[in-house]
Amino acid sequence: MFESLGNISNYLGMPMGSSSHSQSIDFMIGWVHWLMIVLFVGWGIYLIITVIKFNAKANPKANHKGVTSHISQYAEIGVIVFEAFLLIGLSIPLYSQLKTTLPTDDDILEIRVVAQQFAWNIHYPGADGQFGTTDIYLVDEESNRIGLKRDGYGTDDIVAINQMHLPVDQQVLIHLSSKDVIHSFSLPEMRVKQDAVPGMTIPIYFTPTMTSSEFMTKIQGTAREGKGYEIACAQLCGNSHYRMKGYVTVETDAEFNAWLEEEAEYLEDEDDDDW
Ligand SMILES: [Cu+2]
Repeated sequence: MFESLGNISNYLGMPMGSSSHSQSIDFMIGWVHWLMIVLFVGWGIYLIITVIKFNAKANPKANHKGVTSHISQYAEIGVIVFEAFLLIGLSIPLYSQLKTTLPTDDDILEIRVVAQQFAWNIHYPGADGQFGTTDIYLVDEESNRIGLKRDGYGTDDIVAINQMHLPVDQQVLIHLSSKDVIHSFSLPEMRVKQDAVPGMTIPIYFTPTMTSSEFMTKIQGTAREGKGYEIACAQLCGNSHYRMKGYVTVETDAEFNAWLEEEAEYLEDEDDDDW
């Protein structure tokens, strides 16, 4: 009963959930909607009663006593209890699970995402598993958008523009930052949304649970048909904000590793690259 009441979000036109925490978010949104439905209907009924009961014809003389019943007080207490349930029962535990308990898992996949007007730079640490250092003076909008130092740990790093690959069922930790203004990294299906703030590196973590191909099959016949997972910028960030769009490919472990190898080979082929 409790479960099915919370699942009202299935009928709210939300994008398909495809991360391990998406159901909890939807569940909370479902319960918020129940409160809103109750308030909407309750206030509507109250308004109609007021208009009928207190019209001028029925009340030629002002009544200075006012309402004597306690119904409104009980209703108010009911709303407070419901709101406390939403906040203490659902929101705070979920927030602490998603935002304050950083994962310590050893084989977590770490990625840096550097937002800029108007693209997403996706930085993988490469085979050594360590990110190279970056330097603002190395930034070149043509050849090195994140100012990566191509020595030491940075030799094998992979930097992609607007293309993020993720292995399915593996926890991902993204270090999100911005080069210029505030952007917002949004993966609607994963129920992930986080502002990218210049001067800050903000961690986000989640586990995608559905591969892109499975997703594509499931959205057949819907308005989204033919379009895979996308990264949207959810913060108006300039005149080309609308085209700040990235693509996410969630795939099997083997496919993901093959992609990494392909990118690594491509990097080696780039003869004496000067970045
Ligand atoms: Cu943006």
